[in-house]
Amino acid sequence: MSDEPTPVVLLLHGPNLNLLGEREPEIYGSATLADHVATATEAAAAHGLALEHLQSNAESDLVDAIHRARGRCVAIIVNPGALTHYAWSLHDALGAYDGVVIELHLSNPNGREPWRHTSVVAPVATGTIAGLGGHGYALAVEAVARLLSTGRT
Ligand code: CA2
Repeated sequence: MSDEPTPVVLLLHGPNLNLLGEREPEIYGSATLADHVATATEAAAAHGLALEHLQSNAESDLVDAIHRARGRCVAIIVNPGALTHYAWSLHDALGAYDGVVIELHLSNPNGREPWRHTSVVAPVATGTIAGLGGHGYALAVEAVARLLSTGRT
């Protein structure tokens, strides 16, 4: 057994994503937020990673969580919800974070309304996964594991 602590990945969800499974299944699918967190937790464990999760409808909670992750979490997987498109505070907080950042969306914002085509998070993300529904969670964790194993952030 290794004495090394299990690396921690922080999964963040922004506004309204607590409603997943209740409305708009044609866009976001029928799985609940808890289902997606379970998928990500299982995928993380399979890669020897621990997963912490926070969903908040308040921008400041997400900024605070990103600050607390500094020096503590190896990666952040974030679906900022509509904050994706205008929350420069998230851009700045993620820019000051030194681990892997994966931006994750259930839908493909680039195929939707023009206001969704801008992401203020993308410039400070290591990479983005979008449009693959719930499968994106396992892919995001796999991307983190690969990036960590190759030493890329
Ligand atoms: O596709 C995604 O994951 C989004 O981040 C979801 C956001 C949207 O503003 C982004 O453009 C793309 C919306 C989250 C709202 O989620 C709801 C879930 C169920 C019912 C109503 C809203």
